[in-house]
Amino acid sequence: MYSTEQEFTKVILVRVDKDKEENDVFSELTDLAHTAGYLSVGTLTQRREKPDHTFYIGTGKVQELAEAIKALDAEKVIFDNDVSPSQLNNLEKELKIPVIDRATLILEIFAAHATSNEGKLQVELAQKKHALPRVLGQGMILSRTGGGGGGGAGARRGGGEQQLELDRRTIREEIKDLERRLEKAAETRRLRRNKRNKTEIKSVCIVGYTNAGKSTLMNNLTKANVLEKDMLFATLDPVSRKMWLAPKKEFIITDTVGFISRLPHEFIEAFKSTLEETTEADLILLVCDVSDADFVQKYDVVKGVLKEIGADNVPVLSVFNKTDKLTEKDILPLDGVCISAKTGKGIQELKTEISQKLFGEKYEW
Ligand SMILES: Nc1nc2c(ncn2[C@@H]2O[C@H](COP(=O)(O)OP(=O)(O)OP(=O)(O)O)[C@@H](O)[C@H]2O)c(=O)[nH]1
Ligand SMILES: [Mg+2]
Repeated sequence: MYSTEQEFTKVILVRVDKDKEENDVFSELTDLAHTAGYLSVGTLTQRREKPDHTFYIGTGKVQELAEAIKALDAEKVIFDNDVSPSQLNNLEKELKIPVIDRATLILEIFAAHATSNEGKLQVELAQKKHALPRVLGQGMILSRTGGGGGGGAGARRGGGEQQLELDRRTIREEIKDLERRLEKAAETRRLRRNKRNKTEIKSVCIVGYTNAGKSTLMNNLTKANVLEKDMLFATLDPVSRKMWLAPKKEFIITDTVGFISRLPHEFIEAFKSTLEETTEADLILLVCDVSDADFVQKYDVVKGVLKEIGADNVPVLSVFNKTDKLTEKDILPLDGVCISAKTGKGIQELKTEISQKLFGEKYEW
């Protein structure tokens, strides 16, 4: 699944649950960690009604974690929960290695995968917004959101109140500047869209949970050559192609950034302009991986994000992908089109459905 040539940083994954969880609770965090260049060498769970005020996990668990770090030679700890800046700080002091949470991990992946100018600006904005409430005056939290595998407990600056306010003000100014630059990019996007509206070219957006097979489908439909990879957030920059079915029957199809559960709000804010495209689409292809045991839950997450960005009134065509990984009898009757973007099964039916939904007629393509 992953390249073995890459140098992985060894990590321990930690998760606190209120109730006992049945499923493999670390599967998504393990994938996220791998994508960011980490190798999980151990996991630790705790059942707690309420997180510990100082360490999030109980002091006994902190000791257990410290021993595991030593025994497994771990270089970093990643929490699946949203741990507060001061708790992370306390943990780092105690464990003497960097401790990050899920949001920061996702930020690292985004930072590593952004390629376009706008994508990079969006990631930088998400990082700054994430960092702002976390500035503790020690330069430590900021270094944590710096992206890339290693990271670390950066040099500590003097922690005076004045310095702290200065740091915060600098970040706030940087946020404003980034927002201004992104607004410019969004304006260009809007102009392009308006031009498209005037010429009545319809637009189709491919959305779905990360790793559902959106780019594979995009490539199958358009030969766009988008990177398909068995990792999370392979696509960050939207890719569009123009499709022609018949005279005056054209549309633009766009492959977008994947969604994920518990996506921190500052990310949605930062990616607003690329997500705006989805809110104005004529049709959304909601791709899901039916071979995934959690696919129903993931489908709901995507629906939830669509609602949050204001795209819930755009017509949706559900596309159930990766049917090649299941046997015929395992595929329950679903309201949508069942396909395999990999083998091409069901693609013709999907094309017919898209044409029908966009133009009310079935064009061959
Ligand atoms: N077996 C099988 N694998 C598939 C199918 N479609 C996609 N995949 C695989 O699933 C993985 C993810 O595919 P992508 O197309 O990159 O997924 P994505 O939704 O674009 O993912 P992100 O851009 O990371 O959000 C790749 O390894 C694909 O080869 C399918 O129909 N069947
Ligand atoms: Mg993709």
